[in-house]
Amino acid sequence: MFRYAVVRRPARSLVSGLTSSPHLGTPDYEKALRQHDDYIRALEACGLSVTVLEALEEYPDSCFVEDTAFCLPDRAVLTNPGASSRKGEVEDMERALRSFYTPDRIFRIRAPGTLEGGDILRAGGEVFVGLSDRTNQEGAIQFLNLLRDWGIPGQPVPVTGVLHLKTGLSFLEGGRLLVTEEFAEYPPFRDFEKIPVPEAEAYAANCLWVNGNVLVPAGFPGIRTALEDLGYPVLSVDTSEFRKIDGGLTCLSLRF
Ligand code: CIR
Repeated sequence: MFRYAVVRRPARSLVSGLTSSPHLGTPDYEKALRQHDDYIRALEACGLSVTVLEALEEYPDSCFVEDTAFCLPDRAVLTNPGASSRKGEVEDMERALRSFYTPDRIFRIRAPGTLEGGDILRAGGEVFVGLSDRTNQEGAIQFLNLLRDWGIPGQPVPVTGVLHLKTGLSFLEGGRLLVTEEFAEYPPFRDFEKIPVPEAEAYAANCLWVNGNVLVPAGFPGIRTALEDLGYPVLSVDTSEFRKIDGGLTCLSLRF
């Protein structure tokens, strides 16, 4: 169960966020703010106490806080984003996390290692780390070594064709994975029950399980119905403006 979430207000500079999908258009800042409000309300409805950090105009992608840290109830790891325009976000996140952790409980991924939180999938007691364009081997090894010291099993998995590991799959408590075709046959995930995500709804592979509920992006009825049929209470949240710059539900918060 999670108790806390940390989010950051979208900056006006959001319109210049990194994107692989320019054909979706430029995010509408005012609409993004409203969607962000709804997202916060959905997290609160799941019982989380939400800390809302101020926007950082110098970092267009800084509302995607998930990429800057990995948080457990008693310790955190600050990442080193692979995207050079995002590296500076980490310093500000460190200041914010000091409200939750003592300095000796905050760890760091160091260059030449790179790691982004979108590549970290917690699945039950295990952690999978995507090796992507943003997370390199050295970053994954540093992170996996920390996990090993803490007695948490973890392993790297290759990621191709999508931004982050969690772009293509989500873990739902109870041993289930929501997976796109790309990840469905991956041997590391053989022991999980898979809920397939059709190509047409691939964006909804990034859902967010929070304390028994599942946040689902609005506009993906197939996934919504599949989850409801499995008995999950579903909260639909519109993320259309974040999608335009490759963001989804998990990226918008840290949960612990
Ligand atoms: C980026 O390219 O870094 C942002 N535009 C999107 C980050 C999405 N983060 C995530 O999936 N964890």
